[in-house]
Amino acid sequence: MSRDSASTFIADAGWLSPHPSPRKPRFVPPPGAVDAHCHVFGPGAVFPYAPERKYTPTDAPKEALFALRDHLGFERNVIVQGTCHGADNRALTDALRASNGRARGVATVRRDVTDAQLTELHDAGVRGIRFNFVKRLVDVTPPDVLLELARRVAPLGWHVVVYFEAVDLGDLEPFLARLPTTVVVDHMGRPDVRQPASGPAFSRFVDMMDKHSHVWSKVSGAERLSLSGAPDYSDFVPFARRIVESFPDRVLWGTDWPHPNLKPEMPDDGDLVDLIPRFAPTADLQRRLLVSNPMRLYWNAKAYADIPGTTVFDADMSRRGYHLNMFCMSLMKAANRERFKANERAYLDEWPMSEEQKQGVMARDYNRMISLGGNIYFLAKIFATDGKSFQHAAALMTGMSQDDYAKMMLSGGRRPDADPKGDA
Ligand code: 0GY
Repeated sequence: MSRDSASTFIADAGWLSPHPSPRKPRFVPPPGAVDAHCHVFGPGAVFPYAPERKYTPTDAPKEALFALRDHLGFERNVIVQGTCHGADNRALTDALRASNGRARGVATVRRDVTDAQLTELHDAGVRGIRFNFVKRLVDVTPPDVLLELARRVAPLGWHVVVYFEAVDLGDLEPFLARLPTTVVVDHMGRPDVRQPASGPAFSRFVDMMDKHSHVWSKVSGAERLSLSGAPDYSDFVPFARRIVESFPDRVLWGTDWPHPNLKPEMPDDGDLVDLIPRFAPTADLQRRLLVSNPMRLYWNAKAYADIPGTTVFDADMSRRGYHLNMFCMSLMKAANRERFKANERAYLDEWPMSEEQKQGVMARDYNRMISLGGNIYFLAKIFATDGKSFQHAAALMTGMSQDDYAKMMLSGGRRPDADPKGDA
């Protein structure tokens, strides 16, 4: 490992940077395609690498990742916390926040993570945590601690991403079976591609997925697992194809950019994209692999929630807004209202709410609060505390004056600019 000062890091000797100019792939991903396994590293001067890391990479900042996304024809990223950042998720959340909703994250958290920190990660776009069992990358955390963490993130609707070597599958299967969330296995559990994809070793992995319907797999890692190599990676293809065809609704794909620890050469990411139709040969399989599966897992894509102008308050929103709504309920007591009015910030800081939720309350931005899980029946306690009416809040939310809002409601409840057919 290299030595470093407070903010200057020197990459490990022989460390390879990602391909500087990947070619444009021939395969055009379907609209809305997601690169569901990639990383951001640093920059170390802004987001220092973790003291406990097992390697020091070259910086791989968010701008370069987003440029690659556009170049390859993808719309979204799932950024997975790299082990070189330990459980410091700042580089990850910075990238998520800069993505305009086009990236979700998988974080690393330790046992001492607080509920407020988990809410903060959720608001930044984190939807899972990663358990790493690859000994060259981490000091492995005991399974009982991991199980406890999985139980804590399950109510947020998150899942667990696991990375392990094929030889460890037998030992890990009972643990994977007990996890209370969806489990996503990185790189198909790293099969030995010298053996046949239909052989006993890989069949063990397939059987495990067959038996446990909460287990998904990323069919990524061609550049790591293949011995036949670029640009065809022909020994990798049958493994990925067997998984995609057996479990079309439980597969994800990612570039793995910037390909940490890869030697002796970096892949051209365009070659990796061109592999996709070889293991997902139909348009339907490609759409599930690249769009509908990752959208379901990371963007909570639900047909029933797709109602323009409406936030559906479902179980996920209820979990998300739990502390915000409980804060609102606390305003039922006169003593609490007085303390809130005396110092809003200090009172809000008593609640494990996200910073965004607190800002929403202080700005009396009801639309923002609703988008962060606030329920209008609870939020009503805030405007009641302010001595205001429901009509006042509704006017605020529609961007109208209270007078105009009242007139509109009295004359039938339609905005003057509403759709003339009356269905807007
Ligand atoms: C990968 C694979 C590797 C590294 C990491 O977080 C990491 O450091 O995941 C690896 O070295 O095999 O998926 O990025």
